[in-house]
Amino acid sequence: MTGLSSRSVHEWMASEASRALPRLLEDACRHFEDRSFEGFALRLASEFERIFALMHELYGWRWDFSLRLHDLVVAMARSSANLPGWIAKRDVRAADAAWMSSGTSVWAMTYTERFAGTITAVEDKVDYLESLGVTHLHLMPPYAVPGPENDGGYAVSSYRKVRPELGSTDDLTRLAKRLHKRGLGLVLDFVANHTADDHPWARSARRGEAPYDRFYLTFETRDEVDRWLPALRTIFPHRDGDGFTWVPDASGDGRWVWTTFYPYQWDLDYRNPEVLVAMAAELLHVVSLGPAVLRMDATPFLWKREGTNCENLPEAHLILQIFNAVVKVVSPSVRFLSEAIVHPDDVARFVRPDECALGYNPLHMALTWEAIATQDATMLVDAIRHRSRLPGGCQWISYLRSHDDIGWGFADEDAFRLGIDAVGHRRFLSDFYSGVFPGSFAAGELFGHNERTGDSRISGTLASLAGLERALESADVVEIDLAVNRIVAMQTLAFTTVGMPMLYLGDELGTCNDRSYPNEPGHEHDNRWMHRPRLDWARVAEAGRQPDSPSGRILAAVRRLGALRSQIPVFGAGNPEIVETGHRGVIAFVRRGGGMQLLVAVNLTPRDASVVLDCRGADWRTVEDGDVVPLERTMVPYEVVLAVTTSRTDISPGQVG
Ligand code: OTU
Repeated sequence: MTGLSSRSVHEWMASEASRALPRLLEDACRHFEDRSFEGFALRLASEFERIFALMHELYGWRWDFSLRLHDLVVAMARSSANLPGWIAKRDVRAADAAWMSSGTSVWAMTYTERFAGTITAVEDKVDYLESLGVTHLHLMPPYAVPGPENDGGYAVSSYRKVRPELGSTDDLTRLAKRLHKRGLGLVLDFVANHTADDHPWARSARRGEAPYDRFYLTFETRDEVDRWLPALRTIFPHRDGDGFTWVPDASGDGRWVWTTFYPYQWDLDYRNPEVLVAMAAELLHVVSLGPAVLRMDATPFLWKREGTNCENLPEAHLILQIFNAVVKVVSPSVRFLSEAIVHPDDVARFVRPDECALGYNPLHMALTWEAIATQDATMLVDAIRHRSRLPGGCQWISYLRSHDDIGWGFADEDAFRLGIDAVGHRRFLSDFYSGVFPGSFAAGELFGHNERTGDSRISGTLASLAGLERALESADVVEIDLAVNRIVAMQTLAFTTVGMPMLYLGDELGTCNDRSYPNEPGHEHDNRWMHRPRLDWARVAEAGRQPDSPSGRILAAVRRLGALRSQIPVFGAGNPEIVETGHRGVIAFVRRGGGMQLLVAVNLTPRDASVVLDCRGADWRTVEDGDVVPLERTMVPYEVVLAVTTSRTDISPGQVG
């Protein structure tokens, strides 16, 4: 017993941190050749106590705690001293990342090879991106991977190398810089949970070499694995095995390696502080490539504790907070995006200014699909009302789908409150979007079907899931028209409801499923490749020439939505205020900002809907041509109403959109 209260322990720690700092700075100073040390020293001084406290919380019990803290400071110093000049300049000018709150951001995501071929060729496509209003481009992991199976780049063999067929590290930094010059931010992944099984660390671990033999979560016996297993969720039920992989060694013996995803993706053991520091150094290397945002992959899985489901544990948050503080010291304008596709309570916990300022919003995503299938906006409206709020300075990424499957991640308790049976409803949604539910227009496939739990997720492009594929096949003009309008209605919600919209490139053209994926080596066992088609540039040209074709109409609508973001100042902060419509199938809300209000009303049904929009008291005019908007009206199938009212004289309805 020390007799110290927890408060005085905290004070003691703070004073130890401030005593240690000058010594560490003296040491760090050696890595710098010029004056940039000053900025580093100031930033480290402001973050150090926090880094110290976080590291202590995670690793204070370890004998090597202070050694690792020292290593971490050295990693930050090295990285800061070698940071390319343009990034340092960007950080000085835009440390506060003003784009976060401007409301004008539009994101796009794509695979370099499927979009442009190579990293260098991406530059030639910037005009196209600009025509969509895109401000942030997420290129799927371009790092070295084992071939041909590598989980679409999420099995990283080295962050220090780029896949040769895409180009070089120099190409990537050049692209980041050129994009920055044109006002676009690059988004790159950091896959903290695992490395590929051919990463140099994994190779050394296989040979039993220190210190890498302690880098991964491994077990000598199956009995040990079986103690953890019952509490765990199977993330990829379609793979062989159960999340643990037997890896034989040279002696004929071997170990079980924790592999949450595919057997070639080895989970790192963050209980070892050396792993955290080594990964922080890799993270800082990625920062030095020049991204504006780092997408933190699979955040829920970073920490494991026996007896729990090993998702969303408090320590996972501490790891992200340490990474965040470390990056803040080196490159303060960089923001993190959390990829947590879990219970909505847990999703939201990752989104905070000192952790991930941005978070994917898988709830609104799933419920937009839910509303379209049920022709009922009740669940979506409920989620907008109760689950949109984020801490100040944070934002959601709104999207209709990504490169991954669509999961039905609403909370059972929310469904229950609305009188909906969550389990049955999820089954209905999977049936609906895999096209087996009678009357369904969707052409998706089940992904990750779990025989034991009956759970399934869905693969498919926006267009195929929204009915365009089937409509085109049957050449039914009425169905084609409905599908196009359905897609536009859904994109309108993604672009206007909360946060920043994100497009999966290709969806703006109504691209359907790529059914040829099983012919590509390494893709045959993962039907997510069905919705990762190559961008069809001929179709882009055609869409321009034929504005009345399905592609032409969808592209034009997405461009209008992109333009809307930069023309109307309502998307910055604040959440939508729901407007009663008197019709379950019609969602309406108002967004306010910059002296303006935007009214969005969308008919989510394939039928006429009579509504009374309860937002009287303002002079609503359509965005398109400034016509007066009748609030009592019949909306045609999937009709979208975008209306503005303004107290400002410099913007008038009809000039926007
Ligand atoms: C992520 O997704 C990536 O987006 C996937 O493409 C990868 O395969 C995976 O990580 C492994 O790196 O389960 O179905 O809560 O759901 O991290 C996709 C987050 C996934 C997980 C998510 C994961």
